[in-house]
Amino acid sequence: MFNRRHFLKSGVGVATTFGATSLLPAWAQSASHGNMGHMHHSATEFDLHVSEFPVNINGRTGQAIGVNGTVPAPLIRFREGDDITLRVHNMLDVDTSIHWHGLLVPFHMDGVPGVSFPGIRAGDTFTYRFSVPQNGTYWYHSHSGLQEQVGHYGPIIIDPAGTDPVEYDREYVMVLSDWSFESPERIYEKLKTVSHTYNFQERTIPDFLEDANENGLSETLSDRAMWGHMRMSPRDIADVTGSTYHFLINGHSTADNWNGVFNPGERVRLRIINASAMTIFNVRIPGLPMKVVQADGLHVQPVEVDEFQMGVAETYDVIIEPQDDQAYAFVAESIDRSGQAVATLGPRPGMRAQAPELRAIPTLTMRDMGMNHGSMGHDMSGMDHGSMDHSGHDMSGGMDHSAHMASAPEEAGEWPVERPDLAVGPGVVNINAMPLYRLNEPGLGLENVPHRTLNYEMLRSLEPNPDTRLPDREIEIHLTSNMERYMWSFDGVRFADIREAIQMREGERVRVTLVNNTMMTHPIHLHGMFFDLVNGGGNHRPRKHTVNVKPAEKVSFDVSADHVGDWAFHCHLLYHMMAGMMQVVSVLPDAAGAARRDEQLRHMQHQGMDHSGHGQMDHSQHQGMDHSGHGQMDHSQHQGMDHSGHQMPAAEPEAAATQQHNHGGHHR
Ligand SMILES: [Cu+2]
Repeated sequence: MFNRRHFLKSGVGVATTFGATSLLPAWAQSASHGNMGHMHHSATEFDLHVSEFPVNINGRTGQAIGVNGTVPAPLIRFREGDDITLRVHNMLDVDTSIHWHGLLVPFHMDGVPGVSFPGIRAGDTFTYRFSVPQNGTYWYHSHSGLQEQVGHYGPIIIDPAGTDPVEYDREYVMVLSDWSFESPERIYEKLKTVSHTYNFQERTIPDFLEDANENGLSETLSDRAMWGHMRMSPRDIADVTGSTYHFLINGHSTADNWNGVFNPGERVRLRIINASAMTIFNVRIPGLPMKVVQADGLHVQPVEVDEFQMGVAETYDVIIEPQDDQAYAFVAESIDRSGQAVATLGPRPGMRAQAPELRAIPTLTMRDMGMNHGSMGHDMSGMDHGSMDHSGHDMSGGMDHSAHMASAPEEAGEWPVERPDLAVGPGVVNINAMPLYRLNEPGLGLENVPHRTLNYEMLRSLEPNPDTRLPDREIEIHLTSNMERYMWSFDGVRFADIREAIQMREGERVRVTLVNNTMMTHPIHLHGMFFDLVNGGGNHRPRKHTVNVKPAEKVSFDVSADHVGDWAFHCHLLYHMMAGMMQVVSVLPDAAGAARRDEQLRHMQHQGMDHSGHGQMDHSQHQGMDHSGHGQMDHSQHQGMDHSGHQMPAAEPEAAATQQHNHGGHHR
């Protein structure tokens, strides 16, 4: 599919003469360039050439690092369970890598230099081989340096082995990203040396001239007038903003107008991927409801909304059913409202929808600063550190299991939910004594919009959760920072200073609680394993690979340590990760633990027991019954998600040996 000839044709440096769209892969083209939303080409072997090449973004030429000469990279599409071979050829003069975001691959195929493999040296080829027991929308990107910022990202679609529970007539991949004509090294240097780099209000005449040169005079003037009027620092919400970024949909700026077609009455599936380096987006299609059917690649019970906030690295699949013969604007607006990317969905190729005005910059509140001492509703959860009492928000799902949850851990006496070892210091400006439960909130700036918004509490997995055991123990991890010095970390320790990985034993069920001590929203990503958000969803909790943690928020997820290996765990804001907001989760092989887990799950299945919250029966064993109410549900793929299916070759001595070896990599 992606052969060498294709690479040579597009990588020879004549990019600028073709204009904006000719260097895009077919899936990213507009309808006016032939993309009609039918792209079923799937394969099992892929050749991916990583190189540096010019791209045309928003009418200007910049230098990209990417795959097969295009930004975004080619679509990798294959079928669940197939054996996949991906040869990655490094044509750069520096190291590169590819991480398959959200895919349950063996850990040495996970593509994180220094954690799961050494990286791919200049001139080398690395062959990734795996087969995964999952389907859905995912993506891939470099995990080396700052390459992800300059174009090294692309979409992945895994088609279900059985029938797809989502029915649709057409599909489009919508890759959201942020592009700057400044080099990412320069951006990072500026963030580290000047605290308010991308804040317009504090910028100077030379800065202004530079912006005008880069972005055009009128755009610069209107942005400045707007932000001056608001009298607030966008830096407080996003630290790299529209002052340097061009926001893109499938490589197109608003001016380049990516457009897709539909026939009125059709069901159109949009596979939306936030492949940004730093930008959390609000996504909406004014006048058209979106039915969310998938989150982070896994099916959810359809829920209709008008807008949702999307962390970096999250994916959402939505179904839209436009009935009218008109063009609709697909809007991806940055969380700080410093810019947006607008595409068009219309009945004919080449249409351009009216782009909405940018909305007013949202204001951080006392709540976001962790200074809410009120006792309204869900705030209670933060006040009870000792007992791990989530009753406050589990009520919504039905039967309360708080007594069960609160007592068991205390008896066990191993619930370190306080962190006396954590202290304010150079890298930790603030420790939040009163973190808030915010899973029922849509995200910063969407609190008061006049339409339906999504929040994490509304997500219910379509499939019953494969593991509903109570957690064996809890780990509390704090998101910490000193924003002025651009220091970002977990528990106040930068990744470079980490002495010990977060350890789990195979077969364990671990509750991870994240406490955000910063005023920013962080999309936190765990490699190698899905985690079940503790959102009151009983045995239908959403299973995710990335969770957006709001300012001052405390959020918990349960993870079944069933995938042996070393897994990166980090904030997916690129410069936060670079600054040190990263750790490694090591799942150590434990045959006895795995056997114990299997026994427990067998027992629970036999008893029809579900410890996850509702006391209701686990419907997973009743093949004919589908209590979620969707005729579309496909039980065949449930087989594919079976636990045993994605066991690492854990028992294999080779894997264990490699893991030992890799442990040295991050212990400094
Ligand atoms: Cu972060």
